[in-house]
Amino acid sequence: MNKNTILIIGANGQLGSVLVKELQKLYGKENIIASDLNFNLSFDGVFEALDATDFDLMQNVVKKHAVTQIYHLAAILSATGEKNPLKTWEINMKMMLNVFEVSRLNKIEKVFFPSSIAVFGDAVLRENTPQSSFLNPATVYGMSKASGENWAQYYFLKYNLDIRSLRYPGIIGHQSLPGGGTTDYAVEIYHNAVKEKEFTCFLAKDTVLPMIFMEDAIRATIELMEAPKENIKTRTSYNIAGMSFSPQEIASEIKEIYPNFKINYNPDFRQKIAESWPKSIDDNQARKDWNWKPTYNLKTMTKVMLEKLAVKYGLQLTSCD
Ligand code: AKB
Repeated sequence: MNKNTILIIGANGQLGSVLVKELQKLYGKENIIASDLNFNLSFDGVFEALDATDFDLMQNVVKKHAVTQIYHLAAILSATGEKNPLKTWEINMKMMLNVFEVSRLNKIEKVFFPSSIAVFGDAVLRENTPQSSFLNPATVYGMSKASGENWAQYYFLKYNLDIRSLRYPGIIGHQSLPGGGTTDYAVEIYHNAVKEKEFTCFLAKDTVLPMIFMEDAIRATIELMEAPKENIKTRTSYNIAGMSFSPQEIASEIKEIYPNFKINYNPDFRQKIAESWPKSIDDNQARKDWNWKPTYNLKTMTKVMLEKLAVKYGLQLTSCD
């Protein structure tokens, strides 16, 4: 078997920080090269400071470590992106094209490019949004992801570069915090709940969005990347689903364990973004092509989130059975 040396770009982020640890377990610490703008003092492993908008720097890191796979997880997300659309476009596109071009030039064996439910807009069925829907995203982040999907397919068709991609829903995990997304409320709410603090939600109570638990998101990523090449029939990006819920539904699940938990609602500009996205996702193509299947629902995820966060904060969990 060929030796795998895997570069993760955006290793300090919500998904990156968890994925790096999983890949270290699978491939060995010395074979995972974590990279981000700055070194995180608590990180244990091989690290390279890398600004992914710098083509030469990326190329040097890839050559220095004889990298064979790249996971590109760095991006400006939906809510932050709307504050400076042109800068978001420039940075997201530059990083993504650098990854694809460096991968082509260095004959990288496999590339992972994350897409998002943000690629969908008001042209789609919002319930069980089909894989092959027309993409008319309403945010610049969604536009950069939809365009990235087409570039991924282009590099595959033109250069046979093996790029694989998932359209992530909102990712919820206890290990790390998200930053700048519209689905971030669904992580913050658990932190407030265990600290027994009231939570003000920036979305309206009945705003249903697709979400996925971190464990499922990591497993989906690794299963997609490990699948035989001939099974990957979709070269833009695969829909994946975990669960769908609204702020009032997650709050009532939390109240099962923290009966005194209080939530109030103060929708801001993120409400409009959320309303442009699907409520639920049809992921049958991923199930069929590489046997994808989520394992967590709102109830089972809530139990784990509250247990783990209570331990993290050294707090007592009220009741959890
Ligand atoms: C965001 O809210 O921007 C992200 C996403 C759904 O891609 N979590």
